[in-house]
Order: sequence, then structure tokens, then C-alpha cells
Amino acid sequence: MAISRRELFHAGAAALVSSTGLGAAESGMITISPSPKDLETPVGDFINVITPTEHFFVRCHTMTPQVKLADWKLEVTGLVDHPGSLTMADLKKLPHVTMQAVLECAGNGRSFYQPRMPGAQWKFGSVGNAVWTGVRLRDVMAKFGLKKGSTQLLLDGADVPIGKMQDFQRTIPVEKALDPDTILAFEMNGKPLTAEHGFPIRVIAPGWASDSWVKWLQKIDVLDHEFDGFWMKTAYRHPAQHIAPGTAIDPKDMVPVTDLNVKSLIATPDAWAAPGTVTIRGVAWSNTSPVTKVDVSVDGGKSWQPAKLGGKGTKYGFRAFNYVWKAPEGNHVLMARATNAAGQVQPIDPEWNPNGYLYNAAQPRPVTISKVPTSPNAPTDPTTASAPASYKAACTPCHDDHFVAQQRLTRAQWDREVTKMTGWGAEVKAEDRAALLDYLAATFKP
Ligand code: HEC
Ligand SMILES: Nc1nc2c(c(=O)[nH]1)N[C@H]1C(S)=C(S)[C@@H](COP(=O)(O)O)O[C@H]1N2
Ligand SMILES: [Mo]
Repeated sequence: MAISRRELFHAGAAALVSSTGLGAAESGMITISPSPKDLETPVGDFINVITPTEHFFVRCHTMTPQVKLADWKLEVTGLVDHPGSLTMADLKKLPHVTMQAVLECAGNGRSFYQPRMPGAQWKFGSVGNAVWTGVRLRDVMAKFGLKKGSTQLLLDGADVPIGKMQDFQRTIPVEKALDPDTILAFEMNGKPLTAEHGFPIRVIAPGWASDSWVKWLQKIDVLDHEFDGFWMKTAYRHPAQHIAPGTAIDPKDMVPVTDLNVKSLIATPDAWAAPGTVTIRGVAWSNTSPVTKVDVSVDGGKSWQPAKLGGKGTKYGFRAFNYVWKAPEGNHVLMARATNAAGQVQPIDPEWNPNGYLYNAAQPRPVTISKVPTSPNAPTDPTTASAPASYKAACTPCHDDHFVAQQRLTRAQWDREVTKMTGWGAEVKAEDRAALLDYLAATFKP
């Protein structure tokens, strides 16, 4: 939702007082940021083919809006024959569709890229598979009539930007919008959408990364061009061609992120198992071409064996896999590698891109096989204990330390990050900037 200059102040104030506490529903999740709310699903949950809603990852660029159905309608404007709106009752009169589809953040796995990139430092779990129920977007658009020359649908949710940040708005091409599998969902796993996941409706763009799955949808504006806002033209773009890690790239050679990459994830064992028969279990997923094969390695990728696939599989959902392993005592490195019907295979080395999107390398998973359980020594993030006063004043009005403490950036990268934040409204005094950068670059370094 776009807001006027006058309203900006109020949005900022709302952010200041918004709660940063975690509720009971979020326990057992990995906190990337408590507010804006970004929560990651722990790997152990991926023994389920359907991710339980309470443990489904959450990604919000700004504060979660609490939409009331009584105030809500879906407005359709732009290049249509009859601009207008639909209520939830109107929408639900259209034929219902129910399907599984994997929702994966384009930034999932960003923390594994070398060199490190700024952004939410997701590991394995900004992905999930749910059963979505809704209506086809093509049926909705048929009620309004697309005009000749319309090429893109601009999708806008009820969330409001913080400070001078741009509103989260995304265009999807008309071909994707009219695909019979693209739906506007009002239910997730058999219940109305929760506020975090987009109540009352969200876009389901199966096979595509979830930046296109706009939540809290309330407006569709039909255009004859790709939208030129920040979240289309700067964020969520990656190189059209392969480039070497760390290479600078001309923005004109970047294209919007669309299709997901074929990928798999080992849920168990995680870090430790007792010697004997160990079943390696996990899930695999893909883009619009379904998973056909998963191979597993128990020796760090030297040799590969086919895993058994579970169920019949669905076009867009998770496919379970398992591999029974006679696990000897010692330290081992597990890996899984999925292949899809189009012949795409997970790479061993990640395809590099400057924003850290669509990571899908077969990630090595160290595991200790021993009679005595070992707990992994997860490295802890540095703290802001020694931060200069300017840090607290400039960098904590909109979010807490989580976003900062998880970064591992060079001074040049921090410089760009501080510029991004001052552009959004962070107030860094000119005389404080060098000391603030010195502190960030020395504390949260590669
Ligand atoms: C006006 C509000 C605001 C202030 C003040 C602010 N930030 Fe942010 N920052 C945000 C928001 C909102 C996000 C989440 C963006 C997203 O999810 O895409 C964010 C995200 C981040 C991230 C994660 C990476 C990224 O780019 O999304 C880092 C790092 C960060 N901020 C650092 C800082 C630092 C350092 C300062 C102080 C110089 C600061 N922030 C001050 C609003 C602010
Ligand atoms: N309106 C709106 N829609 C949004 C977002 C957002 O910030 N605002 N985040 C997007 C991103 S980047 C992701 S990864 C998914 C996350 O969906 P989830 O929170 O239901 O897991 O929602 C997408 N839809
Ligand atoms: Mo995302």
C-alpha cells in the first residue's frame, strides 16, 4: 500500500512502538529479525512433506499489517474494460482450486555464498510447502476484462513501508498471471491465512520464488510495462548470464528473479546420529518442472547413491526422499542433490550473483556418528556491546540488532548498506559516519 508524505511520519512512529517480542507461536523458529518479522524453519521440520503453518517461515519487508475483512476489498484498475472491486464473498463465488506448492524466498541460503552478501542471512529454512486454496487469478481478471496491450499486473498488498523505504509492489507478466496454476489463496493448510502469511488473500505463483507471492493483496493495477519501483528494478534481480564470484555486473545485464532452482534439503540426521542404520530423510523441490531424482552422498560428494522418492509427487510440492545408510562411527559429510524432469541438476558449486539469490548448491552437512550425542558448536554472532552511541541512535529505531549482527561484510559493503539505510530514513550525522563504519566493518566482518 502506498502512503502519502503526510502519512510517512505516522508510519515511522508506528514502527517505533511496534512490539519486538516473540509470541508462543514462534517458538522453535530461528529468528532472523523479530520485527520486521523474519523467521526461519529449523531443518528438522523438513521431515514433513507439508510444513505446519506454525513452523512455516515468515518473511516481511516491513511490519505485518492486521487486515480486517470488513474493511477489505480487492480493487482492480488500469488497462481493464471495467475497473472495480471484489469483496471476499464475490471472490469465493469463483471456482475453488486446492493445490500444494512450495514457497521459497529468493534469499534462502544467502548466508552460504562466498563472498558474503548483505541481506537477511537465511540458511536452509526460508522455504516451506503448504496446501493452498483459492481462486484462479485468470478467473478474477476475466471479470474485469484485460485490455489489448496489457503486459503486466502490478500487485500491491496492505503492508506500509517504514520511513522513506519504497512500498513493496511487484509486477508479474500477464502470461504468468493467466496460467491456470496461478491463484489468489485465502486458505493455507485448510485454515484461513494467518496475518503473517497474508490474510485475507495472497498470490500463489507456483514454481516461482516467493517475492512474486504478494501477501495481503488489495490492489491489482494492469500495466503495459514492468513496474519501475525499488522492489522490481533494484531488489530481486540477478544476472542473466553466469558470472565469476565477486564480479561487478552492469545493472542492465540483470533480470528479475522468476523460476526457482531445483533443490533438496536433508532434514535428518542433523549434526549427530548413533551408529547403525541411519535413515537420511529430507525433501526436494523444483520450479515448474518436477523433481525426478535425488542422489545422496555420505562421503562429501565423492560417490553418490540414488535415494528412494516418497509418494507420487505433485507438480509444485515437496517430494520426500530417504536413503538407508549403515553409518560407521566417525565424522562424515552428507549431501543431497536433486534432478528435475527438465534435466536440471543441483550444482556442487553455487552459481554466484551479487544479491545472493536462488542458492541451490548441494550443501555439505557434517554429521558425527557416535554413541554419545554431540551438540554442534554453532558460532555465535558478535554483539553490539562496544557500539558507539551513534549506532544506537541511527540504527535501532526501526529494527533491533539481529539484522546487523548476522552480516559479515567488508567496509565497502557496510558503506553501501549504511547508504541504503540513510536513504530509508536512518539519521547518521556526517561527523559520526566514519566512526560508525569503522565499528561495523571491524565487528561484523567477513
Ligand atoms: C527507517 C528505518 C530504519 C533505520 C533507521 C535503519 N534500518 Fe536497517 N532496515 C530497515 C528495514 C525495514 C529493514 C528490512 C528490509 C527488508 O526486509 O528487506 C532493514 C534491514 C537492515 C539490514 C539487513 C540487510 C538489508 O539490507 O535488508 C541491515 C544490515 C541493516 N538494516 C542495517 C542498518 C544499519 C547499520 C542502520 C543504521 C545506520 C539501520 N539499519 C537503520 C529499516 C531501517
Ligand atoms: N505484501 C508483501 N508481500 C510479500 C512480502 C512483503 O514483504 N510484503 N514478502 C515477500 C517475500 S520476499 C517472501 S519470501 C514471501 C514470504 O512469505 P511467508 O511470510 O508467507 O513465508 O512473501 C512475499 N510477499
Ligand atoms: Mo523473499
